[in-house]
Amino acid sequence: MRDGVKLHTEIWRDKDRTGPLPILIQRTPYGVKPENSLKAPLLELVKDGYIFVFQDIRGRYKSEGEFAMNRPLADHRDKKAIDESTDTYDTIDWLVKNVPANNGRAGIFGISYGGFLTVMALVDPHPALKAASEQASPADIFWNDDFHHNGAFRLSYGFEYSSMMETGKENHNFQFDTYDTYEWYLKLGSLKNANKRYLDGQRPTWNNFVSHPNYDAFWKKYNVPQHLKNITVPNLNVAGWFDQEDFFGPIRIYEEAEKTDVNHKNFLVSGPWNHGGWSRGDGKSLGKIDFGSDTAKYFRESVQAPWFAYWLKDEGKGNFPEALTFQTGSNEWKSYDAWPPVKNITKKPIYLQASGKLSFTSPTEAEAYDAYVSDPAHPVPYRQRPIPPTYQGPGWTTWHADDQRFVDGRPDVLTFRTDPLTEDVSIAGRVIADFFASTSGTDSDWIVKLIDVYPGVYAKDPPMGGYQLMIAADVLRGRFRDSLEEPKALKANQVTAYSLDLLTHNHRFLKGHRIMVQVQSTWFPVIDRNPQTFVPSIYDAADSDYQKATQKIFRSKRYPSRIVLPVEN
Ligand code: PG9
Repeated sequence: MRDGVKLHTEIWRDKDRTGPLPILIQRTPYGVKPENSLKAPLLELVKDGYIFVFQDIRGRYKSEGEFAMNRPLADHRDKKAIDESTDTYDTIDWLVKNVPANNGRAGIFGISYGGFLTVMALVDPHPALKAASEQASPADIFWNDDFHHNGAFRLSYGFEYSSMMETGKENHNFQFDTYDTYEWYLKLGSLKNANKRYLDGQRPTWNNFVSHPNYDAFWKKYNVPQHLKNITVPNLNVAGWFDQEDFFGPIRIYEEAEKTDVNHKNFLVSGPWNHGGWSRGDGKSLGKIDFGSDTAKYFRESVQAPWFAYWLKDEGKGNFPEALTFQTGSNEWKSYDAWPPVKNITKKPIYLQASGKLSFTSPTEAEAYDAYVSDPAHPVPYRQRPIPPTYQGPGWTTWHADDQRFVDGRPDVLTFRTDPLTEDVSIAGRVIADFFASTSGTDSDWIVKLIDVYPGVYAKDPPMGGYQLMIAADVLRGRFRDSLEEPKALKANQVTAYSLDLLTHNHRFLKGHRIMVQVQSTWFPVIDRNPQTFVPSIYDAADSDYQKATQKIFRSKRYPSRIVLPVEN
């Protein structure tokens, strides 16, 4: 690298292909494992013929230098500055000059952290970089993705991931003294106890969470798409509807880059996948949900391989759709000329009603609400207990497709459902929850889920009868309702209007199914507990700040809580 640091890089090529080949690069903080990568995830590309390059990033595994989590972009006017963009530039420069029989073109792609590294390569790119595919990159780690959702802290992920990455140069899982981490995090109590009892101030990323509770200048440096103006390298953004880590990221990156995409280099694919699910297996199902075809294989063979073949080898026609999405429910691939689509879409609100009903007509009652008590001492689990450590047990990779009946009927979860649909309802685009709520506390979380309920009797697959499949879900932390920069207390017992962006989706609710909405105030331990008492920083809250609160969700003529659906005409 330009500062003399050496990065461990492995270069692999098929001995029998002697002609010039393009270079495909994957960079990673998780330790290169070429033998594994070249088998399953890259098999389709191996068949096509590339020079494969695998590199440990700065400070990780066998590379020299210092690791910095999601290293923000340096000022490139300083020719000595280094970051992931310059490291990729220097790598490509070395490769095209030194690797025999390369065709002078390079591509880069990667998933999640590797996706982030791919986006960084698009900023001031090396002239030989001719194609990229950012896959599940985080876009903004305060706003959404791995570590926060709308400013609410992703406790279990933030704690375990920063421990894994910052205990040594290689991955190191935190050792819990109990299998059910729900219990462990509850016993942890106030977040202050994490450093006091376990981390001793030794994990830089944890310390950043604690010292920057709001969206300040520090976190803004980590916003990825702000650097993507008029991209010159073709980039295929890839997202999974059921991604448990970075669903917001790739779509946000696509949407932001699209604003200045005068060169038409920015594309999107989204399928029925969990985090990285497109890179392994056949993608025919996720958990109990069957998608009717090999969606991951289709992506690798018919989307990703032609993408790189076109840009790096001049093969194929290159008529890639602007946005290719897999519509769950109907289980069909769809192409759109914009994402979210605008043509043939009607925004239709579906309203919360009395007696747990949900309907497309607005409520008429003068005073109407449903109430529940949210108790931080008994938070709603985000998935069925026991909840093993994130990366050390089953469940993490499929929880977005879990049956939500495990919480339906809890006294602190409100459920609203339509009658069985008399015709299909297809949605494509952004889903927004516009709702009215009050709390007896001075801060509060609101979690809203949009669910597809299978018919009670489901002849096709009887055990799936009544299954509650989450199509969209997210959390809004009350203190950030107007601004992520400047948190504000809520006024106790005052009705407040909230708008929660449930992000973009493509799903068909089939005739005979019901649409369901669930509302709750805890989602533990993936989201830390809101003390429900306003404190300047939740990371400094005392155990005594965590208080029960009575929550009211309104559904009246004056306060019509609703989910706005982008319905396809
Ligand atoms: N979701 C992981 C991650 C990416 C970037 C930052 C932090 C975490 C990953 O799978 O790489």
